[in-house]
Amino acid sequence: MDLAVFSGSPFFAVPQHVGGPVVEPEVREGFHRLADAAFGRNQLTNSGPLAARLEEEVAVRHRVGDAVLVANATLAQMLLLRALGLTSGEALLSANTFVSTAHACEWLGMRPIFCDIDPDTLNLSPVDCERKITAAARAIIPTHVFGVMADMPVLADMAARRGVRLLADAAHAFDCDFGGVPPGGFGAPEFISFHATKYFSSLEGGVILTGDPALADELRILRNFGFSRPFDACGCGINAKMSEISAAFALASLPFLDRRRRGLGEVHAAYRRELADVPGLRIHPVDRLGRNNYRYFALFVDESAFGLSRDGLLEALRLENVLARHYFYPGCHRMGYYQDRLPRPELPATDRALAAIMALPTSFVGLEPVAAAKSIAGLIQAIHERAGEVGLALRKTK
Ligand code: T4K
Repeated sequence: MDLAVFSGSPFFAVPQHVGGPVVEPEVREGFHRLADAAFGRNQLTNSGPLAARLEEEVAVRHRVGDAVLVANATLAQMLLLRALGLTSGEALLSANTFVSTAHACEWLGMRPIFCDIDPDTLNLSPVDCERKITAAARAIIPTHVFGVMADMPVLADMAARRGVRLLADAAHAFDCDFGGVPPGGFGAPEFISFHATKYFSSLEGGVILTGDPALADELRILRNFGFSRPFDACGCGINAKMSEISAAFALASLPFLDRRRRGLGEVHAAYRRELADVPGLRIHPVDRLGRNNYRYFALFVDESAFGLSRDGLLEALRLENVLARHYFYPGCHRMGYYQDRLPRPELPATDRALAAIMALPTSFVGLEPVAAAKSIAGLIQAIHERAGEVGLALRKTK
């Protein structure tokens, strides 16, 4: 296989992204129908019938009492913190998350305390979390990285013992579960992102799942400026409503989700098969502890066995128009805002994982997905076989 680093011509004609939206033709058609109906009703936002239907469908799908739709998952977390009175003290979370998990705490006046991860799951380590809980702790906020849910029973027990709240960033975890229990089923509220790059999308959007009806009522008031009845704001709310057009897009994809998940599962299987014998690669298992939606495929690169560093492999793939990502790199604790404000925590497992990790595309523009995954695996194999020359060529192009 010829490589772009030598020939100058990329394998793929157009860039293949991690997180490129998945929009099947049927979803586009369904969306147009639902959006037209919304235009026909002339109700475009403010808790319209499509948003109401989506709330019901998402709650049923996750076997939880209430699904509260919001404009995005960052606002979901902010509303939750506000509704739970978490506006001071410390929040324990992993640095291996999207920066919004930490930022939402900061916005509400909580100080994020970054804990290390479990190297197998990449999720908040209960051991390090317990170690870092002080009298100032008010909340534990694990992130279910790549849809692998954190050990919620252990964290729920810890939160109860230490008198703090548990809520979870389930941004990646639509249609996932931990030992058969989906997000929202562990007695703690959890929020999911419906961003365009996610497995299940409303373009921009998110949802809070909770089994607590009083909390759900409070969240519905807070997302609508604090209005509990017309002309009377009983709470200091914000605008976090989902539009009917966003709800239409999400509703249109619901009937095709099982097929979508099967397709993503086939991409995973193809990557796993084709990369199994490439030295120096370890694949992140996503479905050992529960169900996964297979939106993310991640692996770890061991430079000495693979022959090229993780960043070298990322660059060689970029030249082929494969825009793999070092997901959550460099970690929240190493991002400028937190470096300047907080003493740098020692997070050895996080640093090791983020120095080696890479996520590969699982959706593709204009290509048959399994064939595309096989081609990417073939490129990685070819890069490994000529790793020395590839490294030299990359240094020359710098
Ligand atoms: N917690 C976790 C664990 C999260 O991962 C996120 C969001 C949140 C909380 C907060 O959820 P939201 O408030 O967003 O609902 C993206 C997304 O903006 C963000 O939603 C996501 N996580 C984060 C991990 O990634 P970027 O800026 O790093 O990626 P972006 O938008 O450039 O998309 C990645 C690639 O996908 C692009 O390079 C090109 C491709 N793409 C993207 C979009 C949006 C397309 O081809 N078409 C598109 O429409 O933030």
